[in-house]
Amino acid sequence: RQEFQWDDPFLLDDQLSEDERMIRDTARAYAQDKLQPRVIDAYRNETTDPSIFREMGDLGLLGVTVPDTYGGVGASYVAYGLVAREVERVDSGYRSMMSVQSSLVIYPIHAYGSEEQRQKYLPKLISGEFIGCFGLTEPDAGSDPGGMKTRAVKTEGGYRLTGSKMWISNAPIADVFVVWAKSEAHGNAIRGFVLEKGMKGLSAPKIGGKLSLRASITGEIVLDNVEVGEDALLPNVEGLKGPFGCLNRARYGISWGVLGSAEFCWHAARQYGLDRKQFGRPLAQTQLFQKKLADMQTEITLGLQASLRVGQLMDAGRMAPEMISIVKRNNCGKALDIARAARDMHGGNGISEDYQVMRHMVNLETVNTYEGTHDVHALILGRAQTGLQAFF
Ligand code: TGC
Ligand code: FAD
Repeated sequence: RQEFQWDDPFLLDDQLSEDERMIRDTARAYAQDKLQPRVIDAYRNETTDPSIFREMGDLGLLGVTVPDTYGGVGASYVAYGLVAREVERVDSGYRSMMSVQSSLVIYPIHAYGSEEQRQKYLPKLISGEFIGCFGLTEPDAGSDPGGMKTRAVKTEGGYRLTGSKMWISNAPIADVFVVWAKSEAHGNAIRGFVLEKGMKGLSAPKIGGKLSLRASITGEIVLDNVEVGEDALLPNVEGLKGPFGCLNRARYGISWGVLGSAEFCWHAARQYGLDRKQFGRPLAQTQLFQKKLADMQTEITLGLQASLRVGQLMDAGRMAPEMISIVKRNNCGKALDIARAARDMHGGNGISEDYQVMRHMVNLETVNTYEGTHDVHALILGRAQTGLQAFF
């Protein structure tokens, strides 16, 4: 009889390559040794440590899929997902910092940028010397980014940008801003621009008072007649498929990441149930407790297999965005259910920062919302199977 491994029921490990296991182990050691000890304070005090980017960069954890020409390690999308899972096992905010940098800043500059832009920005973003952010969402354009108001107007030497972006991860500490705007000179098509900290008219005030994702700084981007040269335009993409191409990668990473968070909650609930006695026996010896653990184990195991499959299809060049909607939506929703159940299974202790399950639970509220809400992904999948779009 094959021995059953309760914490890896389908032997995910066996399905990874040697390189993928190595990158996963590097990410796990970093996350547990360097991130875990500072997360409770960072969350409580709502502080983001910018040196985390440098630390991740030093270990090759940023832009892992980018070839080594620009400083990346040219790893697989499966490896990228494994990094997200390990980082989010500690905190969704730390994974957020990493995935914005990798999928939403490094990716578009690599995929849509000129050779000069690649040379100028990628090595410093991959090493973590530069911090990046991605401005798509606006105060009045969230689920419907096509409704954005930010404008780029042609000037003699380039473009003038006006508008504002809302809820932008990393923005207040960013050096590099990938900003999406409707460009008059391109028939009002959405185009990407790479802006730099310190440009006249560009500011990124912090959004305070977040009750979720408190270890990851979030801000606005205010564009008050920011003048940029022609070289700020990302030349190789036009239309919403530009930002969506980036979101595909980030959403895929999130599908792995949230399961790291869910695994933390599951393991914590199991241990708590083994340690805590009520009515003269461990909580883990009750039927209800065991059913909840079985549900957690099942959903996480199925979710990981699904993300692995989508990652392998991405690596094989056979990804359709709807596949990513399935895993982003399912894994976020399931992770949130698991975190809520784990919080409950910890009783009163479940609300304490020391037990950490409530922090994961509250973080997952954001992750279920950003990068396309749970319901928006349902509509993407509904459209794909009926041919009828129900957004408006
Ligand atoms: P639609 O008509 O569907 O498409 C417009 C054009 O885009 C193309 N396209 C895609 N291309 C690549 N990948 C995808 N996933 C794509 N989806 C669409 C499409 O083919 C079309 O191209 P073309 O050439 O024909 O023009 O556009 P729509 O306006 O109807 O879109 C509707 C909807 C709901 C699907 C879309 O707007 C959507 O996904 N909304 C959610 C918005 C969102 O996800 N925002 C995320 C902001 S960034 C963020 O949250 C970062 S948090 C990160 C962190 O901290 O970790
Ligand atoms: P809305 O679009 O107003 O949605 C509100 C509710 O209405 C949701 O439940 C939604 O599902 C529902 N809804 C919307 N449309 C429909 C419809 N057609 N049918 C049925 N229901 C619908 N954005 C960036 O660009 N870059 C970032 O780095 C970034 N980081 C973020 C970090 C944090 C902490 C947060 C909270 C958000 C971040 N976002 C970022 C923004 C995020 O992507 C948006 O919040 C998200 O896309 C939802 O948009 P919205 O908040 O405007 O909600």
